[in-house]
Amino acid sequence: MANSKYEYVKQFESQDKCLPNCWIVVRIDGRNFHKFSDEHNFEKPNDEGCLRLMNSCAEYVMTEFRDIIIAYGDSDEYSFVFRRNTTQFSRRASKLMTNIVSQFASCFVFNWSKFFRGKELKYPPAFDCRVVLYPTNQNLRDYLSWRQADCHINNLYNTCFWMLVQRDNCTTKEAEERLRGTFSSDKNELLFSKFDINYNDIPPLFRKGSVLFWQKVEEKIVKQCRSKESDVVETREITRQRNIVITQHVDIIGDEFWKLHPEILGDS
Ligand code: DGT
Ligand code: MG
Ligand code: MG
Repeated sequence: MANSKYEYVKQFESQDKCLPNCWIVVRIDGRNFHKFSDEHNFEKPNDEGCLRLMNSCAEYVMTEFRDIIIAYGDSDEYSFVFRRNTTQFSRRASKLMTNIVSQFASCFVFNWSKFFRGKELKYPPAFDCRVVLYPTNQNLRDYLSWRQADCHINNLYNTCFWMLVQRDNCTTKEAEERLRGTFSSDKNELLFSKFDINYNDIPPLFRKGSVLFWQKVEEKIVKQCRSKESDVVETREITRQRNIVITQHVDIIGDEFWKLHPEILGDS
């Protein structure tokens, strides 16, 4: 087809290819989830239904974009890591970003009723999204450690805060003042001495967030085969390998996880 005289406008589009060889991290975050969690009466500090809904969306995103090798999420955010040499969307940042965030958001709405039976979704939620590139494995591990450390800091603070409000009848202002300037050890001590809570007994979903990655599993399938020589139909059991997404709530700051799963950062 002949070019139209208007086609020159394409030159105005900017190139946004991600640098080669870098890890591509796509992070989504709920827009104004402070209000969203209030409007939907989320449990404080953690609403298990919402976290499980977020995890189901992340799992769906991973199965749609199979070059995502690991994802990490907590609160209203999720980070998706594309393998270093992905050619998905020719590595165009805007394509990667918009596809991931829109897929996640539509999934959130689509799956809402499965996780909140009988609770109405009051308005359509939105998520922001950014792309960040990391050139080295250490940079990527530090990025993921940063997000998990953030989950820990927020969860410890929020657990103390809501205990003071819900069980000690503090106002939110008083709880804030009580916690100002305290260290982790002070907060652990407060939970233990005042509320008889051992922080380590709080579910790992809340303390550690969620890590999603691929794992090979063997599955047995039963197949009906007709032999060439005769018309006899035989039933055979065949073993085949399949990749599935695994969800864990484990530490990814230390070395143990990475030693257990060298294929994630390895030659992928
Ligand atoms: P943003 O991201 O700048 O648009 O603003 P927010 O309000 O989304 O702020 P952000 O992302 O820094 O913090 C997440 C907010 O969502 C925070 O106020 C706590 C709330 N939130 C997330 N998950 C839960 C939950 O499971 N339960 C409750 N009660 N609140 C939650
Ligand atoms: Mg947010
Ligand atoms: Mg957030």
